[in-house]
Amino acid sequence: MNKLEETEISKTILCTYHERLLDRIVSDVLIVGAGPSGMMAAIHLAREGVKVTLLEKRLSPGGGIWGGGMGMSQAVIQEDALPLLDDVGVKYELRRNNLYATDAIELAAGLCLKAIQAGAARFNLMAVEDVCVHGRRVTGVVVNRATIAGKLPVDPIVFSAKAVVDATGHEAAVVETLQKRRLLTDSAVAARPGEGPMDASSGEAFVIEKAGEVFPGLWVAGMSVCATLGGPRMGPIFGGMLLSGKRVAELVASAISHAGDKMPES
Ligand code: 48F
Repeated sequence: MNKLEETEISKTILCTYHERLLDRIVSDVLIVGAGPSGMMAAIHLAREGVKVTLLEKRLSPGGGIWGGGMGMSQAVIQEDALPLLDDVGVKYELRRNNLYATDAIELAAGLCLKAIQAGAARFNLMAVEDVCVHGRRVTGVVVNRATIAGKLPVDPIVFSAKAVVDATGHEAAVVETLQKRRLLTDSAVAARPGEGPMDASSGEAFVIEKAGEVFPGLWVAGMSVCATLGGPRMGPIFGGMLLSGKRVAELVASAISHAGDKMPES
């Protein structure tokens, strides 16, 4: 084996990481949160040739998938979402009453791999703490290293994009930054009723139907749809999250292609 120079190992990390970071300071679409909805949205946008970047505050992508229900790493999927599992090559088995079980780790890893292979860039330990607003439109996000955010007096940096997707799950963390400044004017959104009690069927339908733009330039997908618009929670079933991610990808891709020249170049 060739002699390994430790500083060359460090330089390889520094160069590759910072080249990727610099390239993604301006993207077409920023997705905040690498849970099931965010990763599915990233896969579909990247396949359309959209320059899409995922920002995740934890070390690992996957969000709520890893824990399945109560830490048991099985994800339950309903029939409607099976084509999405086939598409990403994740195996599943029919268990009972039209409910399918898949290994949660395989699902999280499979979505992440497909997103990267489709061309999405992904950065971990990135905590989105605010948004940029210009002319009443969200034009980017304000980010700090998750290990620094809220702990040290260190200023954040900014990523910009034509569209930002809040896929932060129950937190709806990006929507929250506008809410606390009373900038949300759409009455359904501004009320911020928060999640309703558990109702799996209604909740799953809600996250798909209501995925969309809640403020110019800001979209919601997955559980942040319920947290923003008051849909019911649904517990450990994941098909709705995947379908919500796909739905928001279609809406965002159409919006940014129609906006054309009015959008900043990435
Ligand atoms: O919570 P999460 O998996 O969101 P989702 O895609 O899926 C929800 C389900 O997992 C589950 C459920 C199914 O019935 O209810 O909860 O809607 O993934 C959200 C991701 O966003 C990250 C967080 O670490 C997680 O990986 N996140 C949250 N806040 C921030 C963030 C932030 N401020 N900056 C960056 N990432």
